Amino acid sequence: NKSKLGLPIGTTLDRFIKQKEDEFSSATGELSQLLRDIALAGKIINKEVNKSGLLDITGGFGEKNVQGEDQQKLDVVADIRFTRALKNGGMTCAVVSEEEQEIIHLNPNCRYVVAIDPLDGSSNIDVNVSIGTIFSIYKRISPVGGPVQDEDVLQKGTEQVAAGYILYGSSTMLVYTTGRGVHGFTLEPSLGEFVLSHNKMKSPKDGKIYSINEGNYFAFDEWVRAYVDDCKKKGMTARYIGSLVADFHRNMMKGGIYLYPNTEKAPNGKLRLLYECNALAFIAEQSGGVATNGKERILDIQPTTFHQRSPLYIGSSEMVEYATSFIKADT
Ligand code: AHM
Ligand code: MG
Repeated sequence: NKSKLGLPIGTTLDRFIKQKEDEFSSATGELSQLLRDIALAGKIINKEVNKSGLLDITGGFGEKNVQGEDQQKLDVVADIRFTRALKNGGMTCAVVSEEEQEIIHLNPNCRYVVAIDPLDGSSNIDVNVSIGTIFSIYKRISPVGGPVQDEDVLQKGTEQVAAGYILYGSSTMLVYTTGRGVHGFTLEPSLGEFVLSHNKMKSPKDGKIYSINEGNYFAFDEWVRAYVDDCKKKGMTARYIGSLVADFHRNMMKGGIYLYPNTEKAPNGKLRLLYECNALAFIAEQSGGVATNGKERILDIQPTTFHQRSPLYIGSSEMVEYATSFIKADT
């Protein structure tokens, strides 16, 4: 029962990373270690997420995060755990997190910058619905040893050296890419190990699922409404969890499109480029899919601020191309 990579299904993430060290294009093993640090923090968060219904640790924390949204306590816990893991791991010079306004400076002698949404899908935390962690890894541009500069963090998605997500769902999965395909690992809870369960993940070119918050229908641009109408006329399947990682993952597995358009009130949509859109765009492309803001490829967008937002149309290639063909018809 060998995977296409020649590694047996069931290989642990640690072993897989070790055997694929060439993928990490670094003889020093720093990137491999960084990925292991993220996986470890993911296991810790997984434990917290699993017991959150028991231990009264969820619910409003009484503070607002930088976007002014309610910050759930578990978001804060996840933010602390990940930052600590990255600090202790000793491979990261800076972190930009959804939960923190400013860059978190770690070890200036390190080469890697991490953009992270420690716990995405905050409205689903309290109600036992799937949530996720999203991460992007970049190499800093400024010299190692000096202070991290804004330009180290504000890099285009094309510059990601690795990206991935952890899905806390009916089972917990870690999915990542270093630009050589997408690998998926499922957490074996009794062993506490991520084991290779999905290798060389490929998104179907086409599918039947469309995922969009239709409650915003009347705030969408004309072309989005026309596309949604078209989906309905064709009897497609509507699926929307409201957790980006879960919606994206399902669509990648089954074939589908996820849309978070701009609206009147949110001219750039809701999702953040640096730690939500870019990582999933990298994974989408590596699995054969497409990710765009409607005008340009997500990965080509030059970020100008840490928490900037972008509309997102992502998923099966033919579906995203078809949906965005409505833009031309609209103008
Ligand atoms: P969050 O970062 O506050 O959790 O918000 C991001 C989430 C995504 O996971 C999800 O796709 C989207 O917000 C849902 O938004 P909406 O409730 O507007 O449909
Ligand atoms: Mg988020």
